[in-house]
Amino acid sequence: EIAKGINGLDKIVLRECRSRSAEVYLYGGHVTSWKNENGEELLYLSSKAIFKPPKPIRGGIPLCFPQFSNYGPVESHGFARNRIWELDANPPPLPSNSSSDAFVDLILRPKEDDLKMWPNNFEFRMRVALGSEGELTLTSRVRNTNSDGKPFSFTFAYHTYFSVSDISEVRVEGLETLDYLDKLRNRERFTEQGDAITFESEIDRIYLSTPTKIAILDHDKKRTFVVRKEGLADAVVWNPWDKKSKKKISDMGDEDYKHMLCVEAAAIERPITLKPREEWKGRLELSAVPSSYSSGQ
Ligand code: TA6
Repeated sequence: EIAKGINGLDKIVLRECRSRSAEVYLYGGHVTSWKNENGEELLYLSSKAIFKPPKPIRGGIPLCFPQFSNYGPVESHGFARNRIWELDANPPPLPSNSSSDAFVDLILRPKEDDLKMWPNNFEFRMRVALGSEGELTLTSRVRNTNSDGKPFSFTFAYHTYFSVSDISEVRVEGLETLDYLDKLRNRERFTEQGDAITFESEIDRIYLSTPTKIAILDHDKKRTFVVRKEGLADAVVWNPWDKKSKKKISDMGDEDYKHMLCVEAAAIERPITLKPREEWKGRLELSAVPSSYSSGQ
């Protein structure tokens, strides 16, 4: 089941019929690949990605936990994305997956160093499933296993990097008229005015209380990504554009910003709080459909 990936890191390859596949690294519990029936890659993964702990992998689906960004005491975007996860030998039954799905169950528990930074015991279980229609589902369950009766709070994001053919021809639908926090302007709160979101410069926004469905229309590819989410109120939209990627992001090619877009199902504005033994579930389902079939859905 486990194969060797880049730099000898362990990865799990999920295969569905007709060339569909997905790859998950134990390092970070990180999905690095999701391919459709034509073998086309649907996620952006930087060709300069460094597959070497503790540097998180640039692209795919990094998990931001227990903290999104640098708003708190933990390292930026938390530590789940640069820890080695394990296969979960006792996964909870998840009835939503049909028996035809290919899936893997992973688990992360804190180590001593993690507890120094964030003094909370937890079990983070994640199932990655590739469905019979090619949809990719990530179901996360975080449980508070503190024995001292202490609750804890965390923020979270599935920091998904979609592959797009030309960012200037991409539209995001489903976030119109919503409030957002603009990370480029001190996290000030604004209200989205326009129709769909289009891209002509750097963007880094946290849209608040978003609908459960968001669509990313890739005009050139005639493809629509449909993002469905549960338990995740917010949605981050990020593209670093040319200057930031050149100057600040050394593990990304200079022109790569044209071919990627992050749309991240997240829980940021209102952190999730769990009492001991309580569990939170956050689900992300991604599908990629030809644009002609997606209008009006
Ligand atoms: O989700 C958007 C964001 O928080 C941006 O502000 C940007 O810095 C990005 O994530 C990438 O962060 P990273 O730590 O992976 O370089």
